[in-house]
Amino acid sequence: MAYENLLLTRDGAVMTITINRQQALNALNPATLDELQRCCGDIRADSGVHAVIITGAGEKAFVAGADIAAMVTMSPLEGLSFIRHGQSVMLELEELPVPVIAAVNGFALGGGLELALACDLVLASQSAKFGLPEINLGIVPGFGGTQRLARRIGLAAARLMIYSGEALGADEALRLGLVNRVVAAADLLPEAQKLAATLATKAPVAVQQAKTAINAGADLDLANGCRYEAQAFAITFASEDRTEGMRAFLDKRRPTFKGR
Ligand code: CO8
Repeated sequence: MAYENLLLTRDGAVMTITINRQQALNALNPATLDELQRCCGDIRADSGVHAVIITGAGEKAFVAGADIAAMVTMSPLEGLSFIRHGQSVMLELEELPVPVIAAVNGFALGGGLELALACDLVLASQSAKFGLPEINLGIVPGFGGTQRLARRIGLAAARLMIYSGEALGADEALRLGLVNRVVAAADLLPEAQKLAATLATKAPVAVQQAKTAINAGADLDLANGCRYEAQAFAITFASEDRTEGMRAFLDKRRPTFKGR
């Protein structure tokens, strides 16, 4: 089925998802969340996709939040169902078996920042702005922001952003560890594509296991995290790619990974 609010492009093993609702600064309405969820299912089912980039259409916004026009008339129960929907989409994205890079090309506010927080890596253009302005609408972040932001940048910085609703520029976001790298606007997509293409050459089973171990470990104590890591390691050790990677090193050649 075609997508109305997403543009998908494929370059080898890299899938780029562009959220395309420029008239609303790419705000996430229920239909866009549905499409993102369907897209996650499609990526999961396609073993040829080894890295994903998410960005926003146009020069102004990555995603300016959940769609306020769609939310304004919601009843409390409809609001709760919208939140659950958004949270499940963020979780699905976070749990994709491949690395996901947010290429933040402008405003990443509210649900837009929460979307970026569900990605593995964040590249930002110099003009990007990051914020959770929900407090100014009389609500709190609902797509995981109160949880993921504190885990990413610490409680003190997360409290300030959430209570004040103030947005940060790209350099401040970099300093806080919210962003991995800041680049000129014109370089954002090329840099994201270059990084995604590099990650896509790595052994897929190892990347997937590294991702699940890091994500699981964020919520575990150190001893249990290390136990989880041992399981992840055992899975990679049982893969054909492990034999290929080690053989290739000893043979002084590039490995050819097959994702098995
Ligand atoms: N939802 C819907 N429409 C939006 C949104 C949005 N989040 N953001 C911008 N738009 C629309 C504007 O209404 C405007 O439409 P129109 O041209 O028809 O008037 C168009 O996009 C352009 O926006 P502006 O004219 O406002 O552009 P500016 O350059 O003046 O300002 C800003 C850009 C600063 C980004 C400004 O648009 C803004 O503040 N947007 C809202 C940001 C925001 O508050 N985001 C958080 C939303 S709440 C949220 O994400 C909670 C998530 C989970 C909760 C679920 C609860 C049920």
